[in-house]
Amino acid sequence: MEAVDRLIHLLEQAAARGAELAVFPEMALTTFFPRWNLNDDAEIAGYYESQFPGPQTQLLCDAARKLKTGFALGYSESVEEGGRVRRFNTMALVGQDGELIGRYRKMHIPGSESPEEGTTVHLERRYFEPGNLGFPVFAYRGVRVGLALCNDRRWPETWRMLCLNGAQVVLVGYNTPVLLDEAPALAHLRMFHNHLPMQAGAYQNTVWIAASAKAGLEEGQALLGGSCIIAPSGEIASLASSVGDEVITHRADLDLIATCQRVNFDFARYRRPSEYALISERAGPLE
Ligand code: ING
Repeated sequence: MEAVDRLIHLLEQAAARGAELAVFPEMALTTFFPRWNLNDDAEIAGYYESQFPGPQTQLLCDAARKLKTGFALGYSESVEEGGRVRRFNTMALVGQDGELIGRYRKMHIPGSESPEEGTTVHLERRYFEPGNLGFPVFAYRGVRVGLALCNDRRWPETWRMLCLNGAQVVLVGYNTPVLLDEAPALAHLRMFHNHLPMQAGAYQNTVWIAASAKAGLEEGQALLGGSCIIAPSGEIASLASSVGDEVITHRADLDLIATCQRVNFDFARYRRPSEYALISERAGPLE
């Protein structure tokens, strides 16, 4: 599979630069097919992985073991659960030993089930159910790692829940079209709206973020790119500079998490979760 060859080559470059953990985009094994109004069930089924690792992704896991560099990989998952086939937009986390550590299923599935007048076709809700695994955090060599996919990154809940679940590092994969027919007034803000919620998410939740985008033309559609590594200070520590296959790396100082917590976000000391709900109740309903 050409995609797997490209991913292995990228993983080798990352490992050569000393990376101990890598992240690939959302739906990294296939095209971002929700841009198409597909009705042929056999064609649709061809985009999903029914096992992970499968015959192709095992090659990537083997490379991880050889290079001692784990990775997170976005793919379309089809799984039999509760006596029926369910489809999720999934990200797997694989360890330095090439073994699956765990998976995350995208919680916020954007778009619609069928094309809507005046909007860019984005049919993720036809092809995927919302995730049913919450916001899990996994141990990767003693570091607590959370996962998120594309639209998730725009929602404060994603970052807050991952933070409250103990994440120190969050790996994100995304596919974001440059052009949106429904909102020409926001067109010049596409990259800003990509980085804004991730920088805020990193800062407010004192996590490191590594976010990996598809970029450039895919089946005629321009994808945004803008892959980045963001510090818990909210600062972009590394930023992709092209729309081609590109590796960016950064040695994440995990002590910066505690520093940022000390400066402002000492949750145990200052946060008042038990009071927040009561305050809005006292205020009463808005008429
Ligand atoms: N992509 C898009 C994103 O949030 C999208 C979806 C874009 C929905 C713009 C609505 C408007 O970047 C994915 N893959 O979630």
